[in-house]
Amino acid sequence: MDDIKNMSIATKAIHGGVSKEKGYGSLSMPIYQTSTFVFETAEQGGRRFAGEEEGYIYSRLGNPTVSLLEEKIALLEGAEACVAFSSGMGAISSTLWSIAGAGKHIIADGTLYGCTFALLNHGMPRYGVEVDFIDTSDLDAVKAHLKENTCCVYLESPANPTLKIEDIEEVAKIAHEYNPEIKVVVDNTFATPVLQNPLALGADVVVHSATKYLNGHGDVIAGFSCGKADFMADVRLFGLKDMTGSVLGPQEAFLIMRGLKTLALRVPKHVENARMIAEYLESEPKCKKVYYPGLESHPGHEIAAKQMKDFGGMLSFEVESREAGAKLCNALELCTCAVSLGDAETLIEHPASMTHSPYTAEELAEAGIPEGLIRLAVGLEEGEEIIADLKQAFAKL
Ligand code: LCS
Repeated sequence: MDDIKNMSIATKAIHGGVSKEKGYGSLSMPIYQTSTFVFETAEQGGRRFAGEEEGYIYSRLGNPTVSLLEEKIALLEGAEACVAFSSGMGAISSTLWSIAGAGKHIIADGTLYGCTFALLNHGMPRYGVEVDFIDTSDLDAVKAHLKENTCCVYLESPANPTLKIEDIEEVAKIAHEYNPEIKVVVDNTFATPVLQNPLALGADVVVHSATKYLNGHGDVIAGFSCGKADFMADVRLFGLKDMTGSVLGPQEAFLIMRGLKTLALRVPKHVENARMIAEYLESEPKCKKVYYPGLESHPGHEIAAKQMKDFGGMLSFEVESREAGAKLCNALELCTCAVSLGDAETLIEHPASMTHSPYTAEELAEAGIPEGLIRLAVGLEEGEEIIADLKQAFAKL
């Protein structure tokens, strides 16, 4: 299919990528559960290592099941290339280690998934990388912090857990006008390629926790990094091969391809449910504030409407205190108290004590993450039934 690049997300997710597997004509790509690949001769092995002949060598460097998945994700993100990883953190750390090194400077938004914040706040500085956490929705602040050794601007939009929105196009424009070599890296986990394509908005690299919507079934930990072919070759041969080794297994790749077949059907249902729940929460007297970019009350609403096709399946809301939040979570019957997101099950959690526990109390306040914030990863149950569960739990507060 030569014109797959011009087809819909649904068709790309199902048919994208060229499978060289013709063996028995299986509909699904087989799971190549092998660590290594046989060379016909020693000379052939040498040629493959030297890059003079195509072919698989060893599954940390490539595997046919994983390769097909990488081709699909590259298509979905409109990227030249994609590399798969054994976790979202594997993707993020391998990508950042391929960009930065001692003496380099990174600008990052202050509202990030807790472990990404930990990597940038504690991990990378230990090896001589300087990181400034700012509010990247303040474009003047982005301009003011760029400097000669800035190599990367890193952000999430919508961000975990407050659904903060960054203007990807404007941030990329400002960074690239200052220095075209700067890599603007966007974590697109919350939006998915169904709702947002950061590369089309000017970003250089897109990273994902595929643990979430891309797999969609709560049974795999995985990640991706997508961008220009030459940079992704660096990410594979330096970030992944040498620095982190966080390679995706073929079994997980198979499961993600299975999940991807319904991505374009699942995401709109998550969104429909989230919109209904956000509207209900706005009318709930014991709910102090709702954080959902689809609501006009959300400060990022207009930018989200400009850069996203719809507003996503994640929302957060504030209750009186941490204790009230715990009581609410414990009173729920249908919604499940667990971290993670993008699954069929609606999951509820308390960011300050769970996903964002790497932040100190001061850092939480700085990032605008209140103690009473509760995050809801809206699932695929019937929206009215999720609302009924929330109502009965609020009634117990
Ligand atoms: N990026 C974002 C936006 C995330 O939410 C997560 C994980 C990661 C990267 C890391 O991906 P992982 O290594 O877990 O595949 N977020 C989680 C969360 O909010 N609850 O549990 C994990």
